[in-house]
Amino acid sequence: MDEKFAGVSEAIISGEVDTGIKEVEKLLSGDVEAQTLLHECIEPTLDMMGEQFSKMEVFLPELINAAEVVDGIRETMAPYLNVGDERAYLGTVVIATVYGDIHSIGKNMVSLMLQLEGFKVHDLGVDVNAQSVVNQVVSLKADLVCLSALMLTTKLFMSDTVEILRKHPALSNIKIMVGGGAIDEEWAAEIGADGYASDAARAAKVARKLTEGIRREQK
Ligand code: B12
Repeated sequence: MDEKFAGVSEAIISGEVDTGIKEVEKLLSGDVEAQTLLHECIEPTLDMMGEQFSKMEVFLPELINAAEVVDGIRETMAPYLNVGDERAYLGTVVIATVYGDIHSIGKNMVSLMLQLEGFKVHDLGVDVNAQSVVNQVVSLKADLVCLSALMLTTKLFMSDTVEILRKHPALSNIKIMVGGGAIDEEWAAEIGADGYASDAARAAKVARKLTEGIRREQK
């Protein structure tokens, strides 16, 4: 990781929200782009913490604090995403972590990347039941639904959500993309999703592809 990202990375690891925000503001008001910060600092730091968690080198409270820092950083990044933004509107997205699952970090990163790409993103949060997803997708006239699941147990709720979306008479054109630590391409195909991506950067590319040809009318 580049030395200039050390401050942000350390703030995430040590759970210091204020320091994280200050370091991010410093970088973004300089010559660092939000996307670069995401890929070259935030993602690798969280991946490293995930690995350490598996080896019991870090524990749940540290991860919860890290997630809070990343949330603070996300809010700080938001205004920078619109500066000089001349990209076309690519479509409306509804994103959620499925019922029973409270993991938000990966979903939030995907949400951020989709916004950077040019999508209007409505984030329903975590632990969202299938019917709430469907209701929001219908009322927002979304083009794409993104579902995240991090646990083997919650994969099944993802499958339920896709099934209910597919059965809804008003949603015959809806595209569905899935992802998260518990999900792979095979599972995505099995439950009838249109797309899968293993990380946030790929998610933005897949989303663009899935929504090609839709009417780009701001909703
Ligand atoms: C951080 C974390 C937590 C935090 C979450 C904080 C938060 N606000 O999100 C806390 C501490 C709360 C937590 C709680 C729990 N956790 Co946890 N947690 C993790 C951990 C270490 C990292 C997850 C993470 O954020 N990774 C970093 C992000 C960036 O990666 P990601 O989520 O995979 O997302 C990327 C891609 O998957 C993809 N992606 C994600 N979503 C989507 C969506 C779409 C549409 C697309 C296209 C792509 C995509 O893009 C992202 C960016 O590149 C993982 C282990 C791991 N290494 O993954 C365990 C893990 C997921 N947790 C686990 C468990 C068991 C739990 C608990 C049950 C623990 C407990 N005993 O209480 C609870 C669950 C409670 C619940 N009901 O959900 C297990 C799940 C086991 C399994 N396979 O079923 C794991 C795998 C740990 C382990 N090795 O056992 N956890």
